[in-house]
Amino acid sequence: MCGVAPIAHLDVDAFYASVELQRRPELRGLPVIVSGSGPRAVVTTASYEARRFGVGSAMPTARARRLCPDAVLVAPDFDAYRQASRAVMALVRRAVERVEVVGLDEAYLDLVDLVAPRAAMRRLVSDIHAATGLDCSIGIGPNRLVAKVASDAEKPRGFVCLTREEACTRFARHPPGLVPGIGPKTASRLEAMGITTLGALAATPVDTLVARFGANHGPDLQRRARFEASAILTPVRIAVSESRETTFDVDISDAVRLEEILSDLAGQLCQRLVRQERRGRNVAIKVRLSDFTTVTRARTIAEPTNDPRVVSGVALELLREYAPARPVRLLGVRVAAFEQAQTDSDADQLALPL
Ligand code: TTP
Ligand code: MG
Repeated sequence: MCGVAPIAHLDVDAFYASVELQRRPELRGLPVIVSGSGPRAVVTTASYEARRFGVGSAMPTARARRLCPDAVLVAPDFDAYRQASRAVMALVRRAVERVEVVGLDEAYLDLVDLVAPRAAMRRLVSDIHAATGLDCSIGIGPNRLVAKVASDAEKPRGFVCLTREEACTRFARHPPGLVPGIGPKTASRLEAMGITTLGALAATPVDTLVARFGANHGPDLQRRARFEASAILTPVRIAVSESRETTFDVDISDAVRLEEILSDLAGQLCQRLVRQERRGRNVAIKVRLSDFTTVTRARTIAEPTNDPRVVSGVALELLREYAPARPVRLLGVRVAAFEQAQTDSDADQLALPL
């Protein structure tokens, strides 16, 4: 049961491997390992079929091959994973207003405003599956920690909803390392004190933990073991414009040289916009003269663009029209008025941490 449910944690199952299976359906049902090659390669992820052989993320690929000689090795294709991530997160943002993306395949969702949060999350899972073929697991709880651990508890295709008290009971016999924020070093220090479960850690007098781990870390460990955590999300706002500018070591008067530099800046800016798949309709230049006069000149064009030829074309026109009357100290170009990215929310848009 889920008493209070302000937060969900969503995590795609076997993310990289599942993306690969979408375009290579003949591999479905087989143990698949996504890994680079070379003697020092490690597994990025393994399909659930491969995990049955004990193969896991970060394991040396040579070892994974020994554990599972029949595994199909696939080289990673990060562009494909970024694209899949964008598709998933776009659906997430359509379902809830506030989202904190914490990785390519995971995000926290604020459920506070939803009337039927569980139904909404079921729908989201099924929409993601329908649109991308990817499965994901959802954890729902009163705070981030409960949600995160719950989403991991029944992977793949997990859907676990817990109150804080239920989380404490359910995971009481699990090792402390189950909880994010308790790493292997802390876990072995706890073990040396005879504390080998979350239940035991939750019940340890806080003074004992303070004596061993200090005034901050000690109580923090106990709060984690008791599944006490924040319910606050910190969405990252996507910039409403993107720009590139440069200040010269020596002021420049030569118009041809200025135009070259401006084209170059427009090229760099567009590279970024293409990567983000963002297109804007407003192109602006910024010019600072030797006397520190600073002007911007902007123009809105008919079609949103991230094409370097279009952006630099407009930027050069603007520069020619302005025709700086003095040597130039700084030159910049900006694109704004993005299509699509801003449409589904005027509140908090999220930047993918890529
Ligand atoms: P995870 O969500 O940790 O793992 P996963 O999606 O493969 O499997 P599941 O969630 O079902 O347990 O990580 C997401 C992706 O990040 C993963 O597909 C590959 C990449 N990754 C690495 O490259 N190295 C790693 O050590 C880990 C843990 C993940
Ligand atoms: Mg995952």
